Amino acid sequence: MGIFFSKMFSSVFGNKEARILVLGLDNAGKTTILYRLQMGEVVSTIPTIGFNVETVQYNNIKFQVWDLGKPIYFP
Ligand SMILES: Nc1nc2c(ncn2[C@@H]2O[C@H](COP(=O)(O)OP(=O)(O)O)[C@@H](O)[C@H]2O)c(=O)[nH]1
Ligand SMILES: [Mg+2]
Repeated sequence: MGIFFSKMFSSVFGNKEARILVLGLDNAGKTTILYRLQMGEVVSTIPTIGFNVETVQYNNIKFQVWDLGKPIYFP
């Protein structure tokens, strides 16, 4: 009974996870948005080589955000 109710409670109110892929042209502001969401302030960025992965918590949802930049092997 306890397990049943705790499972039911966590499936309704518990933490959820989602993975988000951020795509856009170079210099569009993807990395700026990612760090604004994560830190609550605008930080200056450098062009992304490879990718950034950050976790952003919003209410009971944990977003894992993948911010793609230039592939590291591109000239
Ligand atoms: N004017 C303006 N500049 C922005 C905005 N968002 C980002 N930038 C600037 O655009 C440049 C590229 O941003 P960045 O987040 O690195 O772009 P990314 O290549 O998409 O990751 C940086 O110099 C930012 O400061 C915006 O909303 N307005
Ligand atoms: Mg970037």
